[in-house]
Amino acid sequence: MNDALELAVVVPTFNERGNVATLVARLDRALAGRNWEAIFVDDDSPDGTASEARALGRTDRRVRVIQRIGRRGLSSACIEGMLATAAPAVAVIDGDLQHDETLLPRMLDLLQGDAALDVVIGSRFVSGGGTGEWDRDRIAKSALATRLSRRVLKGDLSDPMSGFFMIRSDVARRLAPELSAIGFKILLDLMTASPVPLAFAELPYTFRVRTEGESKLDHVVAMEYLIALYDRMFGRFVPVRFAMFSAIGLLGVPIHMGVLALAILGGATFLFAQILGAMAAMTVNFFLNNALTYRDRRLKGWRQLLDGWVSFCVVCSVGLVANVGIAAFVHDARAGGIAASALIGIVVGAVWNYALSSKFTWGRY
Ligand SMILES: Nc1nc2c(ncn2[C@@H]2O[C@H](COP(=O)(O)OP(=O)(O)O)[C@@H](O)[C@H]2O)c(=O)[nH]1
Ligand SMILES: [Mg+2]
Repeated sequence: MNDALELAVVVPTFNERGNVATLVARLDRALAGRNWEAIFVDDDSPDGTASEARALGRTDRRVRVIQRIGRRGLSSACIEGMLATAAPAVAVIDGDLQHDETLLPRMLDLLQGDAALDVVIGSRFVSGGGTGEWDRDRIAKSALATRLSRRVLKGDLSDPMSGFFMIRSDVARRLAPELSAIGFKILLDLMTASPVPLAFAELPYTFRVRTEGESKLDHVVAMEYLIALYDRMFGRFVPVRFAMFSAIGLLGVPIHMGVLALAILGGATFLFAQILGAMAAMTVNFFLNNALTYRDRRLKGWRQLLDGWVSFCVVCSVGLVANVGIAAFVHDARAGGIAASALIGIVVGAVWNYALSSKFTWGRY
């Protein structure tokens, strides 16, 4: 009997303790007669998902665990799981039992039977598939995300948002260095990372209702999704983080003006009002950047926040001096008109603020 490992099933988890044993039992049933392993990639879930999976792994060697400390992210978890196996094929399936694991043997047969095929995708939107009991709101959001993704996709996928697929592991390894690893949509990331379109097949399935635990899909995830799309379309020209940092910086202008106006109305001198406006803009900028631009390295607790805020204000103040200095230099040298000189100053200041705050404000913990 040939007992070579055929398939790894990567299961990203966060707080899925109640689903682990059921999922392994269902994989055991669905993949009877095949040589497979399951790799749970858990982001140190507080509910003890990783220990639950390890407990199973002690008596069932097909079950393995990667426990990541201090990190979160569905895409990056899937990537690490995919790189951790020796199997020639690797599937990604949610740990909450919403995906239909009975599709796995057919996915594997397709990949093994056709050397030209790179990936087999579980789709909710080909005939025979479905979204189960999704409400209309969620269906509409998913349809919008699908339409947006068409703009960056090379192939005509029916369900690019699917989190359920099987890919040749050498293809995954080849693409891994190109993946942006941001957010939720690993399939989209893989499909767009490939210089030549991947050859894919789709199998219908119906998205099941979650019975244990809760969904981690929230507004931030939606934002991460947009960021991932931006990254694929324009990231080569202007890095995502810098674009966000600059957009948030722009938001500082109306805040500065608003506070300045209020302070002057309240009887403050111009100098004092100007300082107040600048402080308000920097403070709002700091907190927005902390929550969005540097979400993955967010400062927490009052000590880190205070340290971060002070260093951010120092960096931005020096940036302002650089901005004014460069603009004045360009203007005095008659190298540019008023607007051009000012713009050059602003760009230099923004790059300065971005480069130094990423190191001194968000690069220290
Ligand atoms: N490792 C890891 N897994 C995650 C993370 N966020 C979600 N998951 C897992 O990814 C799968 C899909 O997440 P879920 O919240 O159910 O998304 P939904 O089905 O789209 O609502 C589940 O198995 C989650 O436990 C994360 O940050 N890290
Ligand atoms: Mg789910």
